[in-house]
Amino acid sequence: MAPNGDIGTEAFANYILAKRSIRRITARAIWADIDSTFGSAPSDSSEVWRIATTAGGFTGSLTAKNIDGATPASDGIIVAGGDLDADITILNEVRNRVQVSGALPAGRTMYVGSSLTGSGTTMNFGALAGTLAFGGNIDKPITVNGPMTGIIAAGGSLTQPMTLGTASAPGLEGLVLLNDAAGGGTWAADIRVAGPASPPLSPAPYYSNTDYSVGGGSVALVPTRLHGESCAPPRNQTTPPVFGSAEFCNLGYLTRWTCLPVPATPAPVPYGSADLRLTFYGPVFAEDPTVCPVYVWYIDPQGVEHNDPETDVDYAAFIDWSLIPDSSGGFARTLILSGRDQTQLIAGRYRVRPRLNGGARLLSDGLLVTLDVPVGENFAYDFQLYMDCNRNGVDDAADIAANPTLDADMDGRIDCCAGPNCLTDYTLDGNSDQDDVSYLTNVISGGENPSGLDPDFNHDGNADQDDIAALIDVIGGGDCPNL
Ligand SMILES: [Ca+2]
Ligand SMILES: [Ca+2]
Ligand SMILES: [Ca+2]
Ligand SMILES: [Ca+2]
Repeated sequence: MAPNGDIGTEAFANYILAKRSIRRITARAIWADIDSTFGSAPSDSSEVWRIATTAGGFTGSLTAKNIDGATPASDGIIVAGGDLDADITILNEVRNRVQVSGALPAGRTMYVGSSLTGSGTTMNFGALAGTLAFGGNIDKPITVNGPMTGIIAAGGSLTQPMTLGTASAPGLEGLVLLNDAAGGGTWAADIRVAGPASPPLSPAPYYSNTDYSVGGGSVALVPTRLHGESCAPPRNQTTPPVFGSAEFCNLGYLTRWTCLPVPATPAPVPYGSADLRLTFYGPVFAEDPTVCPVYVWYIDPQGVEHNDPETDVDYAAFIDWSLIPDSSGGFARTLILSGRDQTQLIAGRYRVRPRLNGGARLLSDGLLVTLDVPVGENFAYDFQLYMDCNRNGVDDAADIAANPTLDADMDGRIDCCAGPNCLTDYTLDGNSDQDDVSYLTNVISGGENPSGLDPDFNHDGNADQDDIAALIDVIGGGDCPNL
């Protein structure tokens, strides 16, 4: 079928239906729903040889068992001068090239049940904002000569190179998902994000190129992992990022300024609120939307991680969390953690770990199959808090060093922060610290209370999670609860 003009119009799309194969359709532009499997069980002969436009787009849909023309130089899906504004379902293989001068627009999907085969077969788009998915491998080269803001997914492996973007503009704004059927697929060919001369992402699959440097998007091999370089702050287990407890818990600069005179040195540095942004290579979601999908464990001064879910305190219970969707497909790749202003956290080092077991796991999202796949590693992301009970953005130890009168009783805490006395030393060892939080947590969950202190720390008549939060807050530098 080769009319001189268009097939269909924007207002009137045609149906072109065949029980077996459709050989060649070429027109200036096409508005049509084309189906070569109509009314029949798709056999290998339900194939399409060529769908081509010469000066416009193809708008509509196409369904076939295979794209399989006899003339590799000219058969395939060729859209010259427009977009492939169509939903394409190829049940088995594409055996000829796909050449689209424009885009696969957002909201459109091209699905290939198996993969690409055939001598010289390639896929080439001007831009890609929709979804291009393969049930199997990606076995032929794919090029997007502009921004790739959509999704390219392979149920299996990437075995041939993928080239996105241009030399002047990195093109990986969306997601490339490999092994997206959660089998044994691998990332076995180069992915370049700034045209054919750019260096490939490396080392695959857990490359160090940041999201920012590739265009904002990501390549993920399922099961996905934490992308340490793209976290904010970047992951650094040797020298973890440091925040003031008031800053991290969003308590606000100088809200307790009446507590002490302005020190000349060190000069206070105004601060905003701080959070941690843990970014993953691929999309993730919380299995139970009501439970934080990570743990936050305390690391003691000896470096021991207190991480027993039965007996240790999971500080995630006192931290706010959310997963933020990114631009492609509404999937989330970033988990935000920040302190909660009711619970000023205790100074010290903390470690974020994923929940990999139980019913509140951190799972991979965007899979081509329905499976629960937790993230692929028990990653660690550490951060450190210093005590800033007077909320001036300066470590209280530095405040005291600059002005020793702030700590007349020399217990290491600025005196005016302590407020009315309340008994925080549940272990009766002379210090108020995480051990006391662990002790109270154990008592409230039914454990022994040899020290005999009242577990109803906030004196509201119940011994519960609120008492643990209040104890953390006081040890962290907050006020004692009203007595
Ligand atoms: Ca301070
Ligand atoms: Ca003191
Ligand atoms: Ca104690
Ligand atoms: Ca209570």
